Amino acid sequence: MILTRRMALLGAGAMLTGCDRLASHGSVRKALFSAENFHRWAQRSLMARDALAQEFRPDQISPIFRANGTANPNTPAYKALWRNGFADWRLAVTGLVERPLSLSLAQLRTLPHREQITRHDCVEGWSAIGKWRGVPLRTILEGARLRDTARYIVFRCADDMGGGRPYYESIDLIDAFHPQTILAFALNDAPLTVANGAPMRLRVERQLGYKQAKYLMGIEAVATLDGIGKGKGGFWEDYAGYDWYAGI
Ligand SMILES: Nc1nc2c(c(=O)[nH]1)N[C@H]1C(S)=C(S)[C@@H](COP(=O)(O)O)O[C@H]1N2
Ligand SMILES: [Mo]
Repeated sequence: MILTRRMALLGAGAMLTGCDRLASHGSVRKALFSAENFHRWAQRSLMARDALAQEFRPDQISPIFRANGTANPNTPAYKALWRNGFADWRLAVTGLVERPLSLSLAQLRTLPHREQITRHDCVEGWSAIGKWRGVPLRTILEGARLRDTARYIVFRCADDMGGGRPYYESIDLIDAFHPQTILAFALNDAPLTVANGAPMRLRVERQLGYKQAKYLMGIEAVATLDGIGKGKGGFWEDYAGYDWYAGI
């Protein structure tokens, strides 16, 4: 199919009428209309970005949710947090927000939760279905009061991938405000294990495995991804050429 820019614009208009609630959020609207290139425009317009990822039944949960990538950050700082049951861990919410936050696990657990049974797809060719429980990212961003200039949310992780390069990831505001985008602290009704990202990880269910940042230390609202890592929006995007938008 040959796409014209005009068709893409029409598609985006149709999508907006279908998700007024999302689009009425000023920052989300601005993000929609500030796409940097036509390719992203077309992808945004033709896929309903607010559609939900498939959810599964409890009997479909995988017996084992294998770990991939870092299975333990093993840094002195992380080990100290782990030894103390993560009582001293804080999630820093910084960047383009009116009210920077520093949230303990106990505080995060008192916020409204969402549970979802979803399938995780890794580019390395395996999948697993798991039940996640966590706080909608939307709740945290609304609490921190995102500034209108914010375009992306960056996730800073505790693990060093070598040479002082920490794992990190980023998503746009459409995914940040998606109802299934949560900061998860439990997998299959148990606190997250170290292998699966304790004490908290991102679940952004419309995207591939490498976007699901584990070992969260901070989230940061930014206007641009330039100057973060090598500027491609994530560790694997920077060093292996993975797509920043890993939609499934
Ligand atoms: N901090 C951090 N997050 C990460 C990774 C990692 O190495 N470090 N690996 C990613 C990849 S490639 C996948 S497939 C999933 C694996 O999550 P799991 O270990 O819970 O299966 O985490 C993603 N998030
Ligand atoms: Mo992966």
